Amino acid sequence: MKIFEVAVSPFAVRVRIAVYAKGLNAEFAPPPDGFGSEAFRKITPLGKVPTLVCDDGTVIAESAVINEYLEDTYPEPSLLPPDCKVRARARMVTQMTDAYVFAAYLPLFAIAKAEGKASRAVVTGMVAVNRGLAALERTIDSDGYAVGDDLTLADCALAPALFYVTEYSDSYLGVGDALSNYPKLTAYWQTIRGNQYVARALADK
Ligand SMILES: N[C@@H](CCC(=O)N[C@@H](CS)C(=O)NCC(=O)O)C(=O)O
Repeated sequence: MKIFEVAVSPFAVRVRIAVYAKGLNAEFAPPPDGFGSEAFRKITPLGKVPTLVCDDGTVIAESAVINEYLEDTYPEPSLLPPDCKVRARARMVTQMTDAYVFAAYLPLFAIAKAEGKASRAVVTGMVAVNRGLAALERTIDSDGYAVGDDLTLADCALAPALFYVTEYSDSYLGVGDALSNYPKLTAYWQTIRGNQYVARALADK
């Protein structure tokens, strides 16, 4: 299978963690003519990375869906816990990361560029990001993994998000340590960044 991606994308890192943890053979390739290009849009509906192209030509877009597909197709080693309620919590973490952290956080880079670091618009935007982070703080476990006692799809989603939030909030947005009010997320990030698959995927960036 072929995965179109660019290494700086947190959504691509999410898929890389799953590929590495499952020990899969995948070819990683940059999108033809860059993401959003006409050539790439011919392959994948939104022209976004990551996009997986299966050996039979089936195209699967959206990182959370790609990871679910990898889990369904290559169930061992599993990245979802056996208990249905814990599985639901793992999916909750992915959904909360996308809908309430990334959706609020990523637009702030363009806003900071236009209006300045720590500008009113950026600070206001961070209120929404903090709502998402506070929800995750309440949701994750305290034992090193987002849910349960092993690496799951929740970690694939949350770890790259926390990389971005810790690495770029001050340098690009001027808002200081975005995790300072979240002791559980801070401790989680310190632990999960040392996980071999997370560390390898982040090192590829
Ligand atoms: N919801 C998508 C988000 C993917 C996404 O936004 N990728 C960005 C790079 S980080 C991209 O391809 N942007 C190019 C564009 O929007 O044209 C996912 O989870 O895969």
